Amino acid sequence: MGWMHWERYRCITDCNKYPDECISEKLFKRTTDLLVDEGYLDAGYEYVIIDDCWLEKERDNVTKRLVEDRKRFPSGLNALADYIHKRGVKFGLYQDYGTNTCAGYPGVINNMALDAQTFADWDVDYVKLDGCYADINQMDEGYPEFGRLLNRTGRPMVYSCSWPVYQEYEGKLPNYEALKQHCNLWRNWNDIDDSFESVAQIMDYFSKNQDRIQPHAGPGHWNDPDMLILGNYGLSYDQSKLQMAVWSILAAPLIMSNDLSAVRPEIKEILQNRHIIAVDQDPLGIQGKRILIKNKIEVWSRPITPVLSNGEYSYAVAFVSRRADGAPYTIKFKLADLNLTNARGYSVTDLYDNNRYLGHVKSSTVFETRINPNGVMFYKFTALQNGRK
Ligand code: A2G
Repeated sequence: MGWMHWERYRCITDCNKYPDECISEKLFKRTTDLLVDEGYLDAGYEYVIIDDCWLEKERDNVTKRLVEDRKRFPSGLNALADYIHKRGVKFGLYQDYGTNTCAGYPGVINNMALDAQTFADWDVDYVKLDGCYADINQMDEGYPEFGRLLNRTGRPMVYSCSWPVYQEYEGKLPNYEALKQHCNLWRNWNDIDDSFESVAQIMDYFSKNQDRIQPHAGPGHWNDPDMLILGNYGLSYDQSKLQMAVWSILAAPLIMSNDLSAVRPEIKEILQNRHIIAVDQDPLGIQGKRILIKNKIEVWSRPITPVLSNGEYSYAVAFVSRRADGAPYTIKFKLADLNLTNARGYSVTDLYDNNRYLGHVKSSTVFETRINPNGVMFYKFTALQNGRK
């Protein structure tokens, strides 16, 4: 969990015109302070990650090392890493496997050992390795190689790979077993933009391809549907709840991209909802799926703890409305149809209502819910051992 600049701040490099938004040490210091002071770190968001556009256009002439933009990072990345670490936050940095980053800055391909060492020297804790300007056929070797070089530095760094999405784009099926072995998380699909359409098409990709990608997620190796865009311009309150719920069903890395000084209180409450974060971070690490669609209501379900001694799971279940026809929509489901078949039933709580207890249900129960347009209702069904609540 953490924060990354790309979706909200893109490649703003003009600090004269946009002093508060340009990709600069000032932005990352301010964000680190807000992450801590506004309670996000306590809620679990622990990485501040610099995305593209932090580099000089050329490597150092003599050492060939990467150089941070001298105007925008005048104190250097070591000093920035220190600042971030002193506040108890971890430090992430972007690079690209190819000749150039997507925005045209130098990539690692011909200097992989040197760059891995430079990242370690800068006290980096998290590396995002993008895949622009690269040969997708070299990636199956190259991404594992860069991972080995990172490991060889002796500094533990989370390794985020954009390897599969570039292969998908060119019609090559990614090798998910290799991803699982070599990367801690990986980007499967499109970059997220600031709109509900963008959130929805990512959800559609993840559900349509779930049988292929879901089995490969687990502790230490995750599918990544891209950043949380809550707190920006594009999502309504209900759509914000929806993204947070679906991302936690997907066991997604929760990486916000927003202006933390501008997040409205009701949106901050969603981002810091500890019941939903607990679903996302559930120790079983099983990614959920979209299990049913009825009348444009999608049911997304994820097995979570507690697990009974006979192996029955508890579940987080999100009822996601893809309807836009005005009034909240009432719908009923027999719980057996949602694979909620534990003999003794479940206790149901409402995750967006402070985990309020709603009652005891069984597989024969007809469960009724009412969902706002483009909204979500999100429940936890805790499996019961003995039929009492
Ligand atoms: O480059 C790519 O589009 C990245 N996408 C995006 O997340 C961002 O880093 C951007 C910066 O130029 C992937 O990594 C799939």
